Amino acid sequence: MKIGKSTLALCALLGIALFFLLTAFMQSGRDADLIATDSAGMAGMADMADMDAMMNMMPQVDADMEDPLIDPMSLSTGHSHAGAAAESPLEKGIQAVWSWPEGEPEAGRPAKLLIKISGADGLPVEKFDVNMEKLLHLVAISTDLRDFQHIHPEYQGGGVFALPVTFEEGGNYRLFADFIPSGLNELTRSAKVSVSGGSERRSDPDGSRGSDSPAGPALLAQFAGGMQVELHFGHLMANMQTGLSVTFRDADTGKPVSDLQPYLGSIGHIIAVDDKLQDYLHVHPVNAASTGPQALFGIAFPHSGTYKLWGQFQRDGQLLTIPFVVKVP
Ligand SMILES: [Cu+2]
Repeated sequence: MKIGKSTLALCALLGIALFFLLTAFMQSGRDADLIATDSAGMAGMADMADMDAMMNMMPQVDADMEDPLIDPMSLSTGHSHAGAAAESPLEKGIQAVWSWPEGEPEAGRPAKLLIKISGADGLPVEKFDVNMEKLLHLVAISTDLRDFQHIHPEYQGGGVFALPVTFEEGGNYRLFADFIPSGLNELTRSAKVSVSGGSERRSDPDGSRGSDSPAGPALLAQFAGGMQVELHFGHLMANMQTGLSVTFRDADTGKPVSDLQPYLGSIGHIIAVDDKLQDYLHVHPVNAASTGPQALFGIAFPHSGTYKLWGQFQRDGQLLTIPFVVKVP
């Protein structure tokens, strides 16, 4: 069984290598045509380096996880949001003011949250682009990394988003809002909130909360929705783009699962935070239109250390929020 799989994986790898060799060969021909001063040899060497980088990024998965929608080249162009580092001056001026007009939240009770987005001039941002089917994504994570919610406020106009939030347990939470002011890039703004009251019994009627494993030892395989769900990374290193494959197998038969449904316009979503809740990443697969058995993401963890990831997928009309823990060297 093991020999069979690794042989298949080797064949797949050789196939990918051949594809890149051919692509590099064709590209070097084109470069030579386009840039008369560039020798074909130099272009060939550059492409070989690109190919090496790409091979390093590609996670190794079993051959039966192949997806024709996956273009490994798109990994290098994928991006992830790692905070304010890359924001323009205009984007840096965009602020979010968070308020609880009916009082601070208590465990187990819906509390009304308002988020007001304004520019550096203090005027409200009026227009937002639709981003993965919504104008604003709100993610709430408890500081012990056990509780996760990804919910969507309604836009009231005048830069104001509103929604009720129910925190199941008392304690400290961090809130992240993802949105795109029209004409600017996707931005993330964050706030802290303390929730009073004790612990409630956790319930997850609609699957939008993760299960309650805190960040601990690396945890790269989970069972959810009748599937075995596994993470596979390419070369994993802090501050470097790599590929992350999420593979889906039927938990009983081990067969590849290819009937996933789009959730918010994509086969999958990954939200990741470090254990101090300072780095926040929200990434989407390069094969967004796929239905399985694999979702391939490009991701760059800003620092070495422990990260908790929540993958969100949908199958049989049920939203699955699946937690993983990753140690980044
Ligand atoms: Cu998403």
